[in-house]
Order: sequence, then structure tokens, then C-alpha cells
Amino acid sequence: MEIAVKNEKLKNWVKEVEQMCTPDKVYWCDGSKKEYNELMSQMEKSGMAIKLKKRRNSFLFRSDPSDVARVENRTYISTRSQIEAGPTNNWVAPDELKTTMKSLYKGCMKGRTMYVIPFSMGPIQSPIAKIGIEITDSPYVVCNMHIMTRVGKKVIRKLGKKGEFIPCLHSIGAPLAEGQQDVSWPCAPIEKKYISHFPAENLIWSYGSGYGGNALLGKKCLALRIASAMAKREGWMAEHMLILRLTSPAGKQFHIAAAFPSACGKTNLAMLQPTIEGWKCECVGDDISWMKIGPDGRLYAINPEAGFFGVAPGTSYDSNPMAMDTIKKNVIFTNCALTDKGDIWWEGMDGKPPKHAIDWKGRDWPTENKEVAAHANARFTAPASQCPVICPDWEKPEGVPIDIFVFGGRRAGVVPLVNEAYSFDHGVFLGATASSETTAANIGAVGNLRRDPFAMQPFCGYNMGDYFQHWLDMGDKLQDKAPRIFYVNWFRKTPDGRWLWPGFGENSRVLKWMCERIEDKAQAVKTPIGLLPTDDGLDMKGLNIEAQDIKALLNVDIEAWRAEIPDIEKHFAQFGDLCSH
Ligand code: GTP
Ligand code: SPV
Ligand code: MN
Repeated sequence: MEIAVKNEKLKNWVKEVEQMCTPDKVYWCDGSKKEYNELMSQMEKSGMAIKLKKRRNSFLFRSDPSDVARVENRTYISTRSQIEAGPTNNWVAPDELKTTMKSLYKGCMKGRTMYVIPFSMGPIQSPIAKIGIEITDSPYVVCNMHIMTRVGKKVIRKLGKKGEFIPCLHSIGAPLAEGQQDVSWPCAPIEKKYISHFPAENLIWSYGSGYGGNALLGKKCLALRIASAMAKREGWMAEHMLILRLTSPAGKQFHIAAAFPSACGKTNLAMLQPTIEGWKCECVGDDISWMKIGPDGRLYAINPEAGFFGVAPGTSYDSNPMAMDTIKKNVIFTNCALTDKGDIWWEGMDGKPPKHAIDWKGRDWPTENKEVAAHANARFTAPASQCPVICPDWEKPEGVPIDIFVFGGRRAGVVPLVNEAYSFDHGVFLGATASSETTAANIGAVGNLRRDPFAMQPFCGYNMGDYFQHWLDMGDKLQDKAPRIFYVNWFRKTPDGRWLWPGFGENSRVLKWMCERIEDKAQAVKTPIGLLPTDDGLDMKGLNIEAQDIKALLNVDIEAWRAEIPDIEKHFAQFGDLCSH
């Protein structure tokens, strides 16, 4: 990079890391197209990237089969005392963890280039934005960061001499000995992977994985785990939330921020195509929301990211046409299948499956034992600006004012399609007790029911009990300007396993009810769990759905809810006296 770096702290840190990791070369990223193209063609030559014949400037990567998702059991919140990390986080004391990791980092970039990536989370001129510097030995990470964040000289310029940044150190943990042949997806074995956070120093150290949130450190590590701890200290919010703008036929705008656990429908809802007449939806963000109280006392949200790292399987013109149109060009695909024509494919894509493809492990597909062609956590990395329904205000420095919070999860039973909290504090209870079946976004069992409070269980950078308190405090500050809170479940099933609700674009019917509620235009039924739509409360015009299904979707089964209580009590009991204040 030609621009001179004047920030001494940054120069010193880069030097220190260079001495510890001993790369062959150090390269400062400028964020240019040229840089992206050069790295891609380098990776194409080395066999790591496959250029797709059928999609302009798009590439397919196949990860090592051991490195396909986040690793919650190798993720650490290293606060001074364990109480500060709380019962839901893995904890090792900072000194001990640093000693362990330093011995791994020692010489770990041998035979590789060390890339320095200056990036901004949030539009550079936004008062809510933060600067990070990621050091990595993965060119795949550099290219993904180009799409997911704002990278380059403009960040160095903003940083100036004395500016603050969040140091994010990443290594795939696979040094190359003299003459050693590289593999196409180098990484370290699971027991050597560490995704570590030191909130007191705003510091991130990641080792051993090249995949997603483990490696693109601006995302979960900075924008959620470190940012949530900063937000608690400074009185703002960093949440695992999509942001969308809904415009009514009368032209009134509503801004909604919704928290669902990983792979539970944020990208889909963020790009929703309403099926009800006259309503319009625009996407501001699909995964993370940073929110501050504005001068008018309302809560304003920005999307700190610049791209989407979306779940590929299940994405189709039927389920999410706007995502399909977003990924026509300039996309990085990871762990998707490759068709004979030179395009990608995954389970749930429109039309018939190809007769033959190369699966995510690089084998001929179909395989003998009928495995899936794309990994369940296969992802696309695409620029947000390519989304046809990106909101014209998605990069507005001050953000958009939030009217509605939505929580939810994936529950086959018990939880109704929608209910509204009686108050902000009741909404905090709904968020705090949110539950969902686990998905392939984390390495581990899929389909296990667990509490995932505010969809932040894997992402809260401090004691979850203190985080609940922070939510209550924000409610007190916002008072009557606080967003109204709703809870949804798109994933209800019949006993024989059929979806009760069509979901996707039809979810607009539920959002419309929320808007009518806050405008005082819709009645609600009081139930022990919250306020539900009346029998004719949801707009069902043009939707072919059996009356008994609607009844089931809006049913509050008192006995089933009573049966939840012991688990809710157990959930809260784990915080008990542990809270750190
Ligand atoms: P992360 O990026 O992991 O944080 O996930 P996300 O919340 O953005 O997940 P995404 O929107 O990509 O959802 C992934 C899965 O949820 C896919 O299998 C979708 O088909 C499914 N899904 C999304 N919305 C709906 C819905 O309304 N109904 C049903 N039945 N499935 C849905
Ligand atoms: C999630 O798991 O919630 C994601 C994907 O958004 S990752 O960036 O890998 O965490
Ligand atoms: Mn996510």
C-alpha cells in the first residue's frame, strides 16, 4: 500500500506479530479491485479457488471437511474473572490463554504471506462505525473481508496518527516447511483451534480455522462479541439482528430489527418480498445491528457489514428471489456443489437437481450413500450493494430509527406464529428465554432444543445475566420511544412433520399485523404468554391455508407452556448470583 501509515500503535503491533509469526512476507491491503483480482487468480493457480464459467467474477472454494462452521466449544471470552464471562461462555484466564496461543502463533505463518487488512465496521463516516485491523495468513479471508467490510486506504486515513482500532489477529495455523506442498484448504485440527476474545483490551486472537465467523474477524468476533462488551460499557447495543424497512400502502415507513439464531431466517426475512398488496420491503442488513440512542431519543441502527455471508442451501427463486439476484456476479461460494456446466448448485435450489455434479468434498455426485451435494452450512459471500432491494438509506451514517424488535427461533411445537409482549420488560423476558433447535451454523449436533437468548448465546462477549440487565437499562432510557417487541416462530410443524406456515414472503402478513398494532389499528387477544392476533387479525387474503392450521398456529396450549417453566427456571438459575455487579 502506498499510503504512509502514521499510527505508531498499529505499526508496532504489526511488527510484533511479524516477529512472532515469522511470515515470508508482509503485505498491507489497499482494498482495491486490482488487489482482489490478483489474490483470486493466485488462489486459482494454486488450486484453492475454482472460477465459475457461469457466473461473472465468481469463485468456488471447498473447505477441509473438519473446518465447515463456527466452533462454539473452541470459542473463549477471556475476561479477568470467570464471573465477567458468565456461565454461557467458555473461559480461560487471559495470561494462560495467551501463553497457550503464543506458542501456537510462534512461527505459524512460515512459508506464507501475512496480510494486514485495515477495515471499517459501518460506513466510514458514521459516528457508530469502528475501525479494525485484521492480520491474517489467508488470502481467502482477505477477499471475503473485501466484500464483508470496507477495506483499505480510506480506513488508514481515518485512523490517522492517534486513532483507535481493534486488533484482530488470525492465522489458519498451518505453517509450510521449506519445499512443503500446500493443501487447498490449510487449517489446524479441532483441538488446536482457538477463537479468543479479550474484551478488556478490545483484542481478538483466532487460530486454526479459515471458515466464516472463525476467520472473518470483523463479523462475530468484533461486531458482536467485542462490540457487545463495548456497548454495555458505553450504553449502546450490538445485536445479532437483521434490519429492514417496511413501507405501508399509505407510504408510512416502519423499521424492524429481528434477532433469530444462526440459520433461522434472518437473511430470508431481511430480503422479504411481501405477498400482500401495496407493501414494500427493503433490506438494511441481514445479520448484525449496532444501535445508539439518537438526539430525538429514538434508537437508531446501522448495519456494520458491507456484504452478506448467507446460508446457501434452501436459497431459491421460490424462497428468496432477492438473494438469488444478489449472487449473480462477484460472489465467493464456499462448500457448494459444482455442476458440469461450471455453475454452483445446492439442495433446495429451483428446478431439478443436476444429474451429475462435484460435491463439496470434491467427489462425483450423487454418491453411493446419497449424501448432500452442498454442505448444510455452505455459504455465499456477496456485496450488499448488489441486492436489488437494498434500502437507499442502508449506508446512512446515523442509521435508521427502529420501531419494532422481533425475537424468534426454530420450534416445531408450542411457540405460536406470533405474539406481542405486554411491555418492553416483558419483551426482554421473551428475548431472554428464546429457544431454538440447533443448526449446522455451528459444528455439533443439529436439531437439539436449547435456549438461545436474543440469538446471542454464541456471541455475547460478557456475562449473559449482565446482558439481560443491559437490555432492561436500555428500555428505561428509551421509555416511550422504545421499540415494541414481538416474538415469532415460522417453523411450527404438524405432528407428521409438515410446515404449518408457508413462511418466506408470506411472513409479510405477520409484519403487517405488527405495524397495525403499533398504529393502534389491530386488536389483540390477551393470553398468559402475550398478545396474539384475533381470529381474523392476520391478513390472509390470497393465501390458501386451512382454517385449522391457522388455529393451530395461533393456539396457546397452556399445559405445553407450563411444561416449559422448569427449563426456564433452570435457565435463569444458572445466572443467579453469578452476575458480575
Ligand atoms: P446466519 O447467517 O447463520 O446468522 O443465519 P440466518 O438467520 O440469516 O439464516 P437464513 O435466513 O439464511 O435461514 C436459513 C434457513 O432457514 C434455510 O434453511 C431457510 O430455508 C430457512 N428459512 C428461512 N425463513 C424461513 C421461513 O419463513 N420458513 C421456513 N420454513 N424456513 C425458513
Ligand atoms: C452465524 O453463524 O450466525 C453466521 C455465520 O452468521 S458465521 O459468520 O460463520 O458466524
Ligand atoms: Mn449470524
